[in-house]
Parts: sequence; C-alpha cells; structure tokens
Amino acid sequence: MNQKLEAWVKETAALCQPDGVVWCDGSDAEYQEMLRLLVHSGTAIRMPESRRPNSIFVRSDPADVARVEEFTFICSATRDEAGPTNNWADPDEMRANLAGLFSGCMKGRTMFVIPYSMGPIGSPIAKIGVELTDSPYVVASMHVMARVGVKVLEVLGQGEFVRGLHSVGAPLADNSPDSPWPCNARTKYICHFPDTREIMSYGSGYGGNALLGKKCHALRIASVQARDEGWLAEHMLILKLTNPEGKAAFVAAAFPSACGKTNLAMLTPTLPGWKVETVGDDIAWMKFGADGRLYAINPEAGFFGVAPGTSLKSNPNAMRTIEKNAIFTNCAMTTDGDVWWEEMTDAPPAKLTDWLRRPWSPASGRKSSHPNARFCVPAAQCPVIAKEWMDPAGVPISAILFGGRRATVMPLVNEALSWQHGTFLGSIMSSETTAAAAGAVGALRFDPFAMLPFCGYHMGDYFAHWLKVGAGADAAKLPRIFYVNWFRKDAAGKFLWPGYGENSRVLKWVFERVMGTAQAVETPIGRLPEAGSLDVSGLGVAPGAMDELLRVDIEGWTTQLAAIQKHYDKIGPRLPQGLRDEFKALEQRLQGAGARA
Ligand code: SAT
Ligand code: MN
Repeated sequence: MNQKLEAWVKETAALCQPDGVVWCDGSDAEYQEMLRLLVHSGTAIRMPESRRPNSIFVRSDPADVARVEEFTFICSATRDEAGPTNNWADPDEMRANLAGLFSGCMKGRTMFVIPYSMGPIGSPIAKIGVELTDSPYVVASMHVMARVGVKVLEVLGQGEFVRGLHSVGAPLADNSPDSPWPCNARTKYICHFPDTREIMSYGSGYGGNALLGKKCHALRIASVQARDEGWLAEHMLILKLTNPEGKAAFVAAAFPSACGKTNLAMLTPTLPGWKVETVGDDIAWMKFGADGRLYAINPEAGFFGVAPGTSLKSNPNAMRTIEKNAIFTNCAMTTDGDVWWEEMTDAPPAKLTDWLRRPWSPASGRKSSHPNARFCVPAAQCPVIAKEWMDPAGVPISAILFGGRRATVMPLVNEALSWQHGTFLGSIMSSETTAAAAGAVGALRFDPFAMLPFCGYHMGDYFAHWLKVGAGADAAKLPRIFYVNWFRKDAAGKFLWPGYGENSRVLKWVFERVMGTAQAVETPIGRLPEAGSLDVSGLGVAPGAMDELLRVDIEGWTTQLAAIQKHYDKIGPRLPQGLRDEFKALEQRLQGAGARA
C-alpha cells in the first residue's frame, strides 16, 4: 500500500466525516454495485435490457448541468503564474476556505477511493491519480472514462500520484432523505493546485467538474507537467485517416467543447475508399519519440460525448457505441424507458418525458434534452476504434487541426506557413460559446488552442511552450498545422458547408498536403487549396458557396486585427516575441493585399 495515499485517505476521512470508506477495486461487480446504489437512491433508472443492456439513465439537478468556469480556480503560488485567462486564488486562502467547506461534507455518505490511470496502465506516458469522492455516479463514470482499481495501485507502488478530492457538497442529516441528484446549488469550487499536483472539487457532480481524471487532471494539471517536462497535454481528438491505397496518417484536432470533436473522430467519410478510425475524442498527450516525431496517446478510456445532435445521420458510429454499457445524463426518456434527444430522429417519439421529468411534445416550446446532455461509454465499444488506440507508444501525428464555430471570416481550411505561424493561428482561435459551460451560448470569444478553460498556467507561457516545442524539433518531422471552420454561414444565416461526413474532403486535402501531393496557394492568411485541389466531386454545394467557403476575407481579417490585438494585450508581457512577429507579418500581408485590391 502506498503510504502517502493511506495517510491522505485517513486524513481526508477525518475531515469529511463519511459514514464509511470504500476502496474501489475496478471490478465489474463494483460497477454493478454502483448502478444498484444509483437506482436505489433515485439518481438513476435502469434501462430495459432488451434495448440498452447494462445501461442507466440519469437526470441531474437543473443547477448542475455543465462545467462552471466562473468557479474554476488555478491556485498557483502567484496570480501571475495562473495568468490573465484563469481565475486565481491564493493557495493558502483557498485551502482554508475549502477546509471549511469539506469539513463534515460527506456525513451520511460513503467516501470512495478511486485509483485511476490516465493512459494504458503501465505505459510510460500514462499518469496515475487517485480521486476521493462521495458520489457513486462519479465512481461508475470513472470506471468508464479511466482505468481504475487494484491494477493501478500495483503499478503505483510507493510512487507519486495526483490527488483529487471531490464532494457533491451535500451532507445528510440523520433521517433526512437523499435527493435524486445531490449537489450544492449555491456553492461550487473546482480548484487546482498545480505546484502540488492537487485537485479539490466541491458542490458539483457533473462531468468535467466531478470526473477529476478528465479536464482537471488530464488537462489542467497535466498541462503544467507537460510544460515542466517538455511535452504537450492538449484538448484534442486523435483520428487515423487511411486513403484508398491503404496508406494511413494520424491527425489531432483541437476544437472547443461541443464543437464536434466526437463527430470528427468517428466520421464516416463520404469519399469512396477513405477511412476514419478513432484513437480519442477529447484529450491528447503528445511526446517526441526516438525518431523525432510527435506521438500522441489518448489518456482516456471512454467517451463523454454531447448527446443532442447525435444521430444515425450525423454520427452512426457514436450511435452504435452507445447501444450498451452506457450512462446517459439529462436526455429525454421514451415511454419504453429508452433515451431520445433533439435530432436523434426526424420526428420525436410520442409522449416523451423531458430531462426535467415533465411531459414533453414538440408543442412544449422547449428542448426535451438539456443541450449539454451527455452519453458516457467505453471507447472500446466504438465500431471504428483504431487498433492502435491503446498502443503505449502512441501514434505519430502528421497534422494538427485547429478550429471553432465561426459564422464569418474563417475559411473552410487554411494551412499554416510554419510551426510558428500555426502556433499563432492556435493562439487566435475563437469560437461561439456552447452549452458545455454554464453561461451565455453563441457569444464569440477567443479560445486559444481550445484550452481557455483548461490551461493550468499562464496562457502566454503556454504559447511560449508551443514555440519552444517546435524550435527544439526537426521541422521536417513536425506535424503540419491547419485551421478549419465547418461553421461559416451565408448572408441568410445558413451553413455553407454540409459538414459531418463531407468533412472527409478537407481531411483528404490535409492528408495530401502532408504527403506532398495536393497543391496550395499562398495567401496573406496562409495556404489555401488551389482551385481543383479540394475534392468536391459529387458534392451538392453551389459553386458560389465553395467560393465563399474558400474566400480570403481581407476586410474581415483586417477588422479582426484590432480584436486580436486586444486579446494579445490581455495576455500581456508574457506574450512571446514569436507571436508578436507573426501578428506584425500578418498585418503587413493584409495591408499589401488591401493595397493591391
Ligand atoms: O464536462 S466536460 O468538461 O467533461 C465536457 C467538456 O466541456 O468538454
Ligand atoms: Mn472537451
């Protein structure tokens, strides 16, 4: 037994005062026991075995439906280390505050000890953490999303681990019944102590707030470790792309939450002979291999995907992945106990119960599922999971895509001129906000590298780290960087690009650029497909629409410069010189193009 772990568990139990402590072994019997607890406490409903074997259906408290960025803190020694894009709190003050909140917070509940591995157990890239939680929903979800249990403790030995303490913040008094979704509707804190590799999360039971291996560990804490150790912890899907001749390349792609990472990772190409297989849908840890190439692993073992919009049309592979062993949260329920959500089928089934437990029909005038409703399923069930997905050495990355939801300005695809220019494009990523985080939806914000909510340190230093990683590598072996945008709209507000399986056309161009067979034209913003080099054969998109999708909007970009400048001003003096140079160079190229026009 790891002595530090034992001492910490004892100490935490004394603070939180649970009725008992259970060490999780990671067995299927334990998973079943969690499902039983969830059903008996009224949190979950078991789904009919004939429809969704071994699956449950859960509805959360309406006050606990998404990540709470406002209450997410990076408690580094100084405010400057957390940087201008994070909420900072003094670590000592926050510890004192949290000690008060955690004191007695597990009364009437069980404290579970979950040893977990992010990455295949024993892989040199994997990292171990332990989450202490009073939520059986978290235990069940962690079984799916990570590798958990005794196997992890064996590998851990007396080694170091990330400490994650989680409580729903809802102690139970004697004789008081539990609520179906315990949480603290008023007080939530998701706190990270990067210097000591600790996480403390209070008051929420939902998603990235509570499954601490995911965003808190694999991104916020890991990004700091990656900076210190010279690798990259990124908010990226990983896919394997194979051409009709059987040649394969691996692509990583960063998009903000709820912008289609899962759909792209499992895409069914419309182009004949092309194949996409999934390595991961949310997080990539990337390190250089002995051959000088960048290798990526998916540290997770499951998918925690956005349900609404997922259908046999938009993502048939996800639909097949969720046929069994699934945990559904905040979807609508059908009369026979199955799930439904917006766009799953053309017409909704009759007599739905919505996520708020109310009768629902299209006439209700509201959505049946919460827009951040989720499915949680083992990745191994995905029918297009790549055979390399658990390779401890990772997969060599040939291209990195950045993107977001942008109705205007950003073209369909744009290849960076260099690693430094690609880093620049990542640093100015912007996207319309989604329901994955609490707050307004559809507001345009800068979300550099899709890491705005997930970077555990100063964003300027993070940019510098990206430049350093590139500068230290063999440029010829670095992945090429591309900026994509599936979401450009016409004047009437309609999407210009059909998206989904048709995105394989863009992937094909990326693949052929990497292989050196597709032509590009150099423009002031980067390299765009030369006329005819993007395969639009059989695509029912009007020629005018293609022109608009690939138009370099000099005016729009020029207007954008002021916003980028403001965004950079906010990053402050730690913004690396290389990016200031890229900004100037872009400004000059745009001026030149404007003068010629
Ligand atoms: O709730 S999560 O943070 O796990 C999902 C997301 O926002 O990407
Ligand atoms: Mn995500």
